[in-house]
Amino acid sequence: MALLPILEFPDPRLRTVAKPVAQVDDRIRTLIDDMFETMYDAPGVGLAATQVNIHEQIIVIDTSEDKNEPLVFINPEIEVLDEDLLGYEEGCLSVPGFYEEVTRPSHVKVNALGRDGKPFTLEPDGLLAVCIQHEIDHLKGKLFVDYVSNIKRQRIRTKLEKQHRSKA
Ligand code: QAP
Ligand code: CO
Repeated sequence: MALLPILEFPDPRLRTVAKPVAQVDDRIRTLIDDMFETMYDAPGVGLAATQVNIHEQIIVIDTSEDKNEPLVFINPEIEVLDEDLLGYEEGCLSVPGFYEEVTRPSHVKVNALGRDGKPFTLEPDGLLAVCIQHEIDHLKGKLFVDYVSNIKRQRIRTKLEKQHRSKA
């Protein structure tokens, strides 16, 4: 097992569009295990492969209280089920220290492959529905800060760039 370095906004590599996984093999399963270790260590509730600079369609999520309900989504496809929207104060391991309200569809259906390579379907709601949409955005090169005002996003960018400079 290994902790993977997490890319931080505004790193341009976070804008890369991920490719589908052709075969769920041991290389992919090792990556998934390392992604869970990295997410639990942070700690976070969701992590997309994009955030660890791997541009393949893989997401790990655990929104459970006791951190014992790991979910894996490979090549996820999402469908919006109705017009209902849900506002949620989102954060991101790639935007540390910043939280903003984002509004998204509240009822979605997700088709994906699991860690075993087998297809499954889920109809999440609440935090899980928000989290899956946030993570699928990462696979498309999109970040939650893209939904906030230009002025807020620019402030976040400047503060994180300053932190990155003082760490370098
Ligand atoms: C995405 O985000 C998410 O700023 C997952 O300093 C978040 O796990 C979806 C984290 C909320 C829906 C709602 C953020 C950790 C973790 C930080 C995360 C931080 C340390 C974020
Ligand atoms: Co994120």
